[in-house]
Amino acid sequence: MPDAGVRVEIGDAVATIKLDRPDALNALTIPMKEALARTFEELAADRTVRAVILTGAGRAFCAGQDLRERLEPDAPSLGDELREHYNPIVRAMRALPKPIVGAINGVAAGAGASLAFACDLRIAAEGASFVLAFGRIGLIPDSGATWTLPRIVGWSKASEMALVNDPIAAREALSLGLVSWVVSGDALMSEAWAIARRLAAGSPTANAATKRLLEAGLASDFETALAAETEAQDGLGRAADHAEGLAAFIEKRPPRFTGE
Ligand code: LHQ
Repeated sequence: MPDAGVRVEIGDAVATIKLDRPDALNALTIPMKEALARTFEELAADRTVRAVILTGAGRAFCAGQDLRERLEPDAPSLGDELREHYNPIVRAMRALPKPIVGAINGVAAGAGASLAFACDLRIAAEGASFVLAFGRIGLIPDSGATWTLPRIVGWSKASEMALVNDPIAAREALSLGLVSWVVSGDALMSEAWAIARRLAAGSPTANAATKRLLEAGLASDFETALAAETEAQDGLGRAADHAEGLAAFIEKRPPRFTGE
């Protein structure tokens, strides 16, 4: 697994990805971005992994693009940065057929916020915050944020966050539905782990289809969504996991899903 400011630990069917450049608030360098995209691609193929946690080392989740790297003479154009480094990460996150829990341990700024928005669920530490920050340096929200953020918080709040650029503290994020839980910093990783373990205990095929269909439903009309649900459910209804779920219910025991 890569080690360029990105650490990955796998245990009990959960992969924990930690952005690990705490002195620079986990600001993203090119090697980190490449490692992150590669990590999500590798996790997609790893059948031992059923849920993923994304978090940051130290006091920040991620401060977005490393702005010092942008001042280097050979820095790529912003278009190339996005095409080659950022878009592949968020594309891989959304395509990952496993749920991703963002464990937001501190500030998530710029593309760091975009990474948080690209997770399926978010849990935040009391001191965490979200700030788009892009506007402060004359840029627009990127790395998928123009797509994800209005879908999570609605157009009005997304406009405020993108244009006014004030930080949104964890408690406000909870009231907006931007995060699902707020816990103490000390409890963050154990709570994130408990959520990821619950997800990992679910049927991998049902989780993958749920993630895919919820996203597809956002962009489709009602009849298209009904057709997609029907096709997916028909397949899941023939799968061993559904039979196991029914048997576990009748036998009053937890199901043991295999993804078959
Ligand atoms: C940093 C950074 C950072 C380097 C803190 N870089 N060192 C951009 C361009 C290219 C392609 C496409 O997309 C993008 C997407 C983007 O991400 S644009 C947005 C980039 N991010 C920002 O503009 C956020 C900049 N950082 C901040 O506003 C603050 O640092 C926040 C609000 C995150 C935290 O504030 P504080 O808690 O007061 O911490 P600090 O500012 O004192 O930072 C601590 C250290 O981290 C400091 O280093 P030093 O050596 O002085 O201790 C900062 O320079 C460093 N750092 N962010 N993005």
